[in-house]
Amino acid sequence: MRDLKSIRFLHAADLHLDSPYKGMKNLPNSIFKDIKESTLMAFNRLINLAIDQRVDFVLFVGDLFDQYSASIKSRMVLKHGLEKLKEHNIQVYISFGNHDYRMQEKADLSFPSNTFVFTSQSVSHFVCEKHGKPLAQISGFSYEERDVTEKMVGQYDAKDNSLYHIAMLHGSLQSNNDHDTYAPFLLNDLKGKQVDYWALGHIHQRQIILDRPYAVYPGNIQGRHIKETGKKGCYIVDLSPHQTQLSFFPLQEVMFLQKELELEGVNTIDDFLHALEQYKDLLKTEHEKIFLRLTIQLDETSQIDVNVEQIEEILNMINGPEEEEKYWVWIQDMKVNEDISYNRVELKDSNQFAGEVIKTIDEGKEVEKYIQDLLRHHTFKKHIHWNLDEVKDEIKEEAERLIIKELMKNGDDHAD
Ligand SMILES: [Mn+2]
Repeated sequence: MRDLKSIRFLHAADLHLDSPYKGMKNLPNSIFKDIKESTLMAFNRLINLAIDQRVDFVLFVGDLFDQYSASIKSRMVLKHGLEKLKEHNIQVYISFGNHDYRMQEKADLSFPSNTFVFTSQSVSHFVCEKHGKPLAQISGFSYEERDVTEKMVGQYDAKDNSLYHIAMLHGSLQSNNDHDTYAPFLLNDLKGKQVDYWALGHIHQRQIILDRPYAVYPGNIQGRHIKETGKKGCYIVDLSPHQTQLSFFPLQEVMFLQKELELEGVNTIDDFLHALEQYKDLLKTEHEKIFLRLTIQLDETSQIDVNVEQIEEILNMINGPEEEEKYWVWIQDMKVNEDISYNRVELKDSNQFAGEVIKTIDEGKEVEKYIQDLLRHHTFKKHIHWNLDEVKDEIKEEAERLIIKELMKNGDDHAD
């Protein structure tokens, strides 16, 4: 029987503090500046939260930095935050992940004495004390190379059963094909270990994948692009011998959102603008910065059609005043009446031409090949700063949608 005091800790992962947000450089300065600083603002909020909530310690499970430059500013903000925690006797445990592997050497980081860093790629542990008494074993490892593809779970062993055992693991479920699979594990692997809480990292979407014991991805603390939507933050965990309690706290500075809007009886551009303004007002609050992708569907009673040039003009007009605002709603892109739905699997199997198109798209893996001339063009290079890895899938999806839409409009089997 364990006779332990309860502990409270903060679990965060994938901070990517130095995210460059390269793909957004063509936004107006004020908006871009807010986005570029968002990860650091969210981090400062996290530090204050840890202090307000009087946690015993904080866990950062991998990808503290986005890339190996680890900008000077992000390092300073991190150090300042850690020192603030030290003033409040809060300990910090850090492991590095696939983005910031070997960061300790690369960025020549020095941390205050409250901060413990896992440096080895083999699992090791620290014992965390409270009021001079050992309370928890915290196990973890850091990536020494970018690809850790071996299974790591087997190495997590409880050294002393009278202590809580908290395991930090940056990796993914073996079955997860959406992400690069690092340090893969099965749910059963996690269940089979003497661990009270699996503090996971790597997947940016918040999720609890197991509740006995808890295995939790807190997600990142700030979205990094339009696909990382909604609230982002961390968990405060209360662990006692008999129960585990989790509370999520949002920390994001800028919220990415994708919304669908249906409009009725829109007969003029004036109506359209009015409806859009109204919708924006609805989203606007006193304390949020919202970066939005909007899909608008006009019903049959609407008499207008809004073309691409008009959309651009409308967005310029609607977004313009936001540059001056402290809290803003920025509509990054807007699609009108482009909602075509088709059963992709069925269509692919059919003998229609559209099926051939989908097959070809699925087989052609390298988008780069088709856009390399564009990427090399000096005007393009000057204005567009894509991170190709981030936009690749989107380009493919968009291309497919446009082609299928045209085909459906013209009637697929119509021969002329
Ligand atoms: Mn990450």
